[in-house]
Amino acid sequence: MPASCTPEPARSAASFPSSPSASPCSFHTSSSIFFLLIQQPLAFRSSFLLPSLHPVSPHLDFHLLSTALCFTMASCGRSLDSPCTLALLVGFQFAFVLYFSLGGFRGLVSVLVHTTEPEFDYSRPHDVYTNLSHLGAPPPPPRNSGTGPPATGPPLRDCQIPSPLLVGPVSVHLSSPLSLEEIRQRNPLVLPGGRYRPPDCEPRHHTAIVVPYRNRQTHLRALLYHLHPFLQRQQIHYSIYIVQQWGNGTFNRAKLLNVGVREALRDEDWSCIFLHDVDLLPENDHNTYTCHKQFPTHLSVAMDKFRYRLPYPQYFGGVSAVTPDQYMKMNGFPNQYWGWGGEDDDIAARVRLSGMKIVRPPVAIGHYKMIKHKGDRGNEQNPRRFDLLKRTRLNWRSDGLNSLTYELLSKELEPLYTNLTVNIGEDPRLPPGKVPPIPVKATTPVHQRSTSKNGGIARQEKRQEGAVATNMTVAKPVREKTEHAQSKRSNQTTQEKTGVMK
Ligand code: BGN
Repeated sequence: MPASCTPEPARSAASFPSSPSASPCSFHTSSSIFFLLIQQPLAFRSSFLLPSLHPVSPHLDFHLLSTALCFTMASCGRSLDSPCTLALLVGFQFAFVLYFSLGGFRGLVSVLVHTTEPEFDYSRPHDVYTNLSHLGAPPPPPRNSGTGPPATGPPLRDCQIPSPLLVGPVSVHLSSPLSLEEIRQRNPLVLPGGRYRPPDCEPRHHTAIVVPYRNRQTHLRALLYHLHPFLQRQQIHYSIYIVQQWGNGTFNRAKLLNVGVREALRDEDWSCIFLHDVDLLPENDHNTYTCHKQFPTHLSVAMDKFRYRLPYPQYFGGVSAVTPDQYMKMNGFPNQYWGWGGEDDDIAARVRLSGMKIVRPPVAIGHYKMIKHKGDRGNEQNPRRFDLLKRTRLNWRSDGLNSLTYELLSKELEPLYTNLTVNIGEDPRLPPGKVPPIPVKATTPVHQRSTSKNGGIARQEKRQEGAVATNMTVAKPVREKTEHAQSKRSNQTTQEKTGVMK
């Protein structure tokens, strides 16, 4: 509750109405209690939305306005006990609560002004593998007659926009996903490393999907089963990078994302990088995995967990996307968030602090299902997140891409994904004695160019368990690139999403 709104207890009796039925004191107390009650949802909401106390946030405007109103009335000498003033305050507070429950300014506008949102029938979804049989083989190159240089095929036509293979809502199976080998068989055109390029047209988009990961095999299989056909129908050139945190230290999602972006860009000149939670499955293939030219995109705007709407207007968690330029502009992501929460709010703040804004697909398109799970061991709520968030404005230029340090322990081209195992260190603020021993000797084999048929992650997870049990130490970092970056990107047309974005 703003301090200025506390009714002053030490008022002289002369300043109150001298009604015998309502003594100044009792009237004052009852109105204070009422005022306090009204303030509670506000206070709760404000603390939940701490990141929104960011200077450029619209909530701050409201918060300030509310405080300012109290101040003005107090300084103008108007008693908070006047029925008229009280009514004004109550009205104002209700407007405030209404504002939030409608999802901020955007929600308010969409209620008042009828917006033309696309409509989809989610009650009759298609199978996520629909239309994949239409993905043809590349046209055969012309016969090479006689001598001369080997014939190259005719240039492919550009892929159509939107892809004719899209079906809209797709069904999501959350339980008992297939084995990695079965998923591979269902996706015969996916190449080692989880790469894909449309065989019969020139893709307009080149997207790396980066997934921070540790010990979530079942989720990973569900994601791969779902995402591969989903992306192939969108006719984009893509690759899936699983960035696996080595060891048992506290999980650090944002730092793993930094590593993933950097390693993905070593491989290829990706035009778009997706930051993707392992437990989120997209429900509509019109939600294209491509980037907006100018601004970072937040894709998971309607998650089942949040009753298919944004939990708060600045939410940037789940699935989001940046171009390499946007990523550089915001100095990447913070490295200091160890444990659950806050890092996505920090990233959202970075977007604004670096002069950009967040764009989103319509709610009707940005549907996601979250695979339910209990809290992760090693990813408990980060108690420092509130303090860290307060300092984003001060820290974003010095903590991020330019301060990133890590050891790449292995890089494996698995049939359905590229597996990056990485030592990102430990939370330096762990209480003394809790820091695990620092690795000193290289004992874990480093895998490169591996194209194993069984699940590399499963093998890795076993290896990690062993490593912990025997206090095994980490391997030397992998320094070489697995493949050379492709320079062929001159005819790339990064389609601006303005038609789709709100
Ligand atoms: C927020 C978390 C986000 C998380 C969303 C959705 C914080 C920072 C302090 C307010 N933010 O509350 O990280 O993605 O919930 O679960 O905890």
